[in-house]
Amino acid sequence: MALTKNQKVLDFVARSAELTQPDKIVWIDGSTKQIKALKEEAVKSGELIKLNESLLPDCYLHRTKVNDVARVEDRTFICTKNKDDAGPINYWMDPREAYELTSEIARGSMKGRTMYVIPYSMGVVGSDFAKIGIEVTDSIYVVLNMNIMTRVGKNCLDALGKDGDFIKGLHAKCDVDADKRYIMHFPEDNTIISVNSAYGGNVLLGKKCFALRIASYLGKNEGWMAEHMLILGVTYPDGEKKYVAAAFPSACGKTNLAMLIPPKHYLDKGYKIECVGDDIAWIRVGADGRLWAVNPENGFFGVAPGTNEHSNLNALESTKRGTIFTNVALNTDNMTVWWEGLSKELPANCIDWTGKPWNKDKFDKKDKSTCAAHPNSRFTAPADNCPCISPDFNSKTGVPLSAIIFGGRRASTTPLVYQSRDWNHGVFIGSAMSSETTAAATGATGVLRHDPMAMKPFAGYHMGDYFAHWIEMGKKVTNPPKIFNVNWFRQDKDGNFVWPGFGDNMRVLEWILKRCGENPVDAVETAIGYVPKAEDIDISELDYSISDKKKFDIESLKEILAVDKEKWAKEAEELEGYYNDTIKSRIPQELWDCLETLKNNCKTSK
Ligand code: SAT
Ligand code: MN
Repeated sequence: MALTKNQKVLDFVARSAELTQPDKIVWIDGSTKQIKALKEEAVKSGELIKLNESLLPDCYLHRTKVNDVARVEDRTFICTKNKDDAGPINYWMDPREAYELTSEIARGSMKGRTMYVIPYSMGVVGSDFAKIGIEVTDSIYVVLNMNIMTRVGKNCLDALGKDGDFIKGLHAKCDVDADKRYIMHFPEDNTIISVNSAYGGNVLLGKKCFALRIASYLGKNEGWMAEHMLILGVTYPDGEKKYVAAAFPSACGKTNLAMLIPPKHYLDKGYKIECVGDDIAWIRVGADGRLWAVNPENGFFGVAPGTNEHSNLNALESTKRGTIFTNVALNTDNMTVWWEGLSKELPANCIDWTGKPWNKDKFDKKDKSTCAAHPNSRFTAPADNCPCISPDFNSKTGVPLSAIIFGGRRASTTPLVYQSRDWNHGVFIGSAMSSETTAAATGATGVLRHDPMAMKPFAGYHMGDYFAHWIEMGKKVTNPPKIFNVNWFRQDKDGNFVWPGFGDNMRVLEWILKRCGENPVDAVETAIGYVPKAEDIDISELDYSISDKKKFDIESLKEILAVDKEKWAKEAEELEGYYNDTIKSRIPQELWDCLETLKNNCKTSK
């Protein structure tokens, strides 16, 4: 039975049903009883595998088709009337053509199936930040994941009232045919259509599709920002709290940084990190002239491989109940899950992510095809499972940002940390981000590509306009956060990571926040911005071996703080090429000016 009198919702559901012709329509009210029944149904049909109830209560494993394991950027389209509005780095399709194409594919595809109507909110229902979406889908997996990742229920419909607008999302699994897979966004119509996939980012429409692509477009028009950023809070020994948002490309450690456990001597002094969000931030200017951020999601869709009690205990703890695992391995000895990096010992009896018995004797960690879990296997875990979830997680006003951090995977050139000279220069640094590709999207991994603000796959409009929006926002914030860039991934000449990363990133965070206070710690002005003096980064009680031969010491730190002007001159030249040949137009003058300054700085001796 329909849960609303909102005619726009009723029309959308009716039109979707007319197109896809399901046997049955079920409205999701988010009640425990309904969700429990759906889990049982999915276990019966084999869509979910129930895991060990005493070790992993209320946890399930799901396997996708092997052709459907990551976001598909080349099949993700921004469908604006004017091609130029989608910009040069989004795939574009004419909206009429896109509606026709996906309607043909989805037509009749739910025959014999059930269509679920999911009313959900991104953000706390009733807050100024929150926006409501309705996703219709023929996948129970999607319903159950959306129920973890977003705030689902009748209260979302009530918040819409009789006449409220919402983001329309239609997901039809169809035959999960990779050749007919399309993830279409119609920012001018507040609409998303996804066909022929059943994997995370392609089908949980509240996440990248709505909370980033559509929301970034809404943000530009309404004067706020939707960013691919984690949000964390640092509590100081005296109780003071400061908040930071950080943008990294997918699978570059956002979840790890967001849930960081500081080194022991910080904990002993009383420092604490709390997680507000691990992937997406919606940011508005507050009445106090600062930027305030919320996490619009309600759960974590984290990368499983590499997660263990040392790398991210908080994430691991978050997956101990009420979690859906996707494409990890099944340990058949005790019906729990396993993935590469979870433990040093390999489980004796495992079914791999494709559903076949795993041969641990053939396992070679460098050869992904021998892995038990897919490199992009995921856990969907409720945020309130997280031991370090921030008490501000459900705050309606969000948290005020002291710093914004950009970062990527860079083997060389980019120092461990540096600070921009001002807001516009910070925007420039974000626009210049590049990172090695990861398994989060289909295609080759480890290839260096431009990924401005980690938004390359997620900005729902022209990247030049997106940069201009950042510049405009800077004019509205009278008390802006300081902007930094970090790189945890610098390698020595033998390819070893020089910086320990993980919990030790606290040492860099501390420096960053010391630069944001009333009496900022000193720094060295370089061609690219402010770099720390090595002695200002706390490396006490740091016991890390870069390799068998070398332990981390202050010299290692100096090495990764160094700015090589020759390399940066090349970087600037390359960036100029990217601006000119790829983005081409609509780049604000402020960024050209910063590029010019960088080029000049690399020529002079400072
Ligand atoms: O697959 S998702 O887009 O949801 C996750 C990611 O790539 O960051
Ligand atoms: Mn992400």
